[in-house]
Amino acid sequence: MTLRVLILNKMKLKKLITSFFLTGSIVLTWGQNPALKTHYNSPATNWENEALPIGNGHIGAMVFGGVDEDVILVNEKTLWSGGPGKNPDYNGGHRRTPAENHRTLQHIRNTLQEKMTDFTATQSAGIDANGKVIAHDYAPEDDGLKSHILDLTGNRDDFGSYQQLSNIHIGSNPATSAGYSRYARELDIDNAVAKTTYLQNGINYTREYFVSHPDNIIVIRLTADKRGSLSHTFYFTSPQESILISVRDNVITLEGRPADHGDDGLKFVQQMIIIPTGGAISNDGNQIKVKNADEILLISSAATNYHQSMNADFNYFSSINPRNTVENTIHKAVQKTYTQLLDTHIRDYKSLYGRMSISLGNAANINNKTTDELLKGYKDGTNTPAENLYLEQLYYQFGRYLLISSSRKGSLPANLQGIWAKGLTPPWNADYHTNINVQMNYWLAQQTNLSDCHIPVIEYTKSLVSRGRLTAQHYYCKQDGNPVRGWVIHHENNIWGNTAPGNWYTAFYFPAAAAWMCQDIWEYYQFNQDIEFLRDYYPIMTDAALFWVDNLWRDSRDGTLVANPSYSPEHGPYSLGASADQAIIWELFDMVIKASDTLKYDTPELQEIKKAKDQLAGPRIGLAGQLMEWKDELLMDITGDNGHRHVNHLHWLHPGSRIVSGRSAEEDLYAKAMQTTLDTRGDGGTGWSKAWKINFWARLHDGDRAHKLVQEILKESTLTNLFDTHPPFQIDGNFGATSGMTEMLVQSHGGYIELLPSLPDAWTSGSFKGIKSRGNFEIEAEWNDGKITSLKITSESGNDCVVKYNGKTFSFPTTAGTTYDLSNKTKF
Ligand code: FUC
Repeated sequence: MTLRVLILNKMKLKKLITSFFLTGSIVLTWGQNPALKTHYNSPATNWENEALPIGNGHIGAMVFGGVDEDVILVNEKTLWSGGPGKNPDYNGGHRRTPAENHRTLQHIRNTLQEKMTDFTATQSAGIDANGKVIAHDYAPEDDGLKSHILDLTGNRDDFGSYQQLSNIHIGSNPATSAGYSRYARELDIDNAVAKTTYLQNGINYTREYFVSHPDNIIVIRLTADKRGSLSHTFYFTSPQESILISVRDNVITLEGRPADHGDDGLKFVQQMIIIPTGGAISNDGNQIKVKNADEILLISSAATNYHQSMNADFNYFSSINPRNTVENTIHKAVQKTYTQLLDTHIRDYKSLYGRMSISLGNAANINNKTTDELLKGYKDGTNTPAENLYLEQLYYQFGRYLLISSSRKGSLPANLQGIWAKGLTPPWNADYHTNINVQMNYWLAQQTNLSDCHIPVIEYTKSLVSRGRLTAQHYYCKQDGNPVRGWVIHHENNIWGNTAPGNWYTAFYFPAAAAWMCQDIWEYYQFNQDIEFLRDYYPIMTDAALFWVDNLWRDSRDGTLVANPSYSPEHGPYSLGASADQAIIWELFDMVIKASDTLKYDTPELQEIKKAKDQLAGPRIGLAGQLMEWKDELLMDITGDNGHRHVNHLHWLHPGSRIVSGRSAEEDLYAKAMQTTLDTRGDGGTGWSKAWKINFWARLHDGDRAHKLVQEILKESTLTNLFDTHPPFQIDGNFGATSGMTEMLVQSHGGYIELLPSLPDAWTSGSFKGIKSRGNFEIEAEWNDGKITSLKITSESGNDCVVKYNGKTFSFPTTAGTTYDLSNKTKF
């Protein structure tokens, strides 16, 4: 059958898109999409649950929207304590000498080999006469072994923490106790602008807040519908202890350093200029007062002297004075009008946000329910189906909003809380956990067409390589005691190049983290087909792989290669070849082999990687039908261990691509075993755990179960401001959920684009535009009654396109820059 192909000239398309922006109409004009906003009818009292996040990747702010006293909590992404600013000899957390560590490692490895051999010989799972599976648990960690394991920990004394910078206060002056009505507080995620409005003494007041990326400023505008009615006091407070706040003319300056940093460490500066229209302005100590103004514009910026070290000089401080940076930024910004600043901001935001849209059925918030009401109605079943769909659609795009606001080219990546944190010791230091969390933060980046926002995590990975090489030498050796090649990191990382293991017994041993981080490199390439990018980053992937070629252990039980020691993430126990490690290593080897193929590289190292890959243990299906978490079948594996939150051993399914549901009969057997595992573990867990399960079920092609997990996360793990909660607030669940919901609509990890692979009953009709697939295709589709009614695929790189829909596959060659109308091909 010949293809009916609609070819749109790319230039024309570009013009069309540009004209959308120029005329100010929203890209969403394409669908019947309702405006996406979170909104509330009272001020926030709690930063974590209620305040509204705005940000530009560098600066983050949480808006409370109080009437008599408004507070805007401010973060600057590079404000961290610890590291070389605290201890000039900071070494990334290394402890003991390499010789001591190698000795300890070899002792643990040999002991585990003995114990596992004994376990397999005496306690292997079996089936009894009644057909029941009998299994036991490993118990290798007696006190002796445990103390040796603890000898492999790192030094966390100087790890430091991400910290809050300040609060901007907007007080009423004089303080008024007058009541107010018609209060509304909203976050418009189609435009990335927050707003507070209320009526007081017959006057309507409005405050608008945004953080502009192009101008790197927080902008707050106060207006009223009666002239001369704005009288306010403006000032900063900060939880930081080593600070100086000063006021000169109409500018407030906050300068300081983390309390544990010396003169040569981190310095931070924030300034805010107060520009009233009409009225009078005066200083009062560290405060600025404005009386009877018509309008007040606040422009604030912040910076530090942090420098991301990308090499072995480990120099984390630039010579640029952050005060100059901030002054220049504000000086430039004040040349522009509010409208210009706002237009520039919205245009920039939409250049990312507008690349993808989604429309779920008749999603609508017709009665304009507040977001807390919508969440409550979702939970107790009193929402209409249209309201539920609206909430899901809002929540979906909120994930993209958060990524754009917390991860921009040139910034550090989104941390455990994106960019938003209160106080000096946020949970887990709001750091970069690399045993699921920061990886999950980026699962949505490529699929939802936010490739630029993906870059920070890839750069961050690159920044860890130099120290990671030292860590590999310091803590690891080959089975024969010789040095390993490559680089390694563990489960928690800071901005100062911490690559050593941590010290929390149930988490610190995770040398597979570097291998996992390399997936972002390969994903970036697959989605963008940027060969230069792949060439640049190939050595990082290869060296992570060579670390594992050297660090793998030949299991004397069956001759396979295994990680040793191996600790199923945060679940344990210590053993040989837990599935999570085996899967992550397999995926890395596979990526390097494919990347070498693409780049036409053939080196002796590549041959080593190929050989090691073939000898890796796993995956395995247990007698009880589950995908085994450990190399031996354990009782915990069968019982689900009270629904433990980590299901890392399904890594082969997601984010890996070793097992693709529906690709082959063999893979389907594993997929079935993974279903059994997920059923055994249940649908509970922390926010991120539920988010991951959305992705798993989507990849298992069970749309209703994936949707059930969407419901679980919205009902049980979502705060009123739509932040995901572990608890406490942890942003990975937001990002993971948006990724999972995208996986329900499009998948492309199996070598083809699979359309609507996991459509739930609740999403009978809908459409999307701009979802990306591997191979660099952009997809636009509409479906009705669960069936595709219209499909367009734009080829960005001219690759052959293979499409799978409803169990059937078709393929066709493409030309870069061409859009193919495939609607007729999906009517079967
Ligand atoms: C991992 C998880 C925890 C938490 C922490 C930040 O260690 O196991 O649940 O999310 O990261």
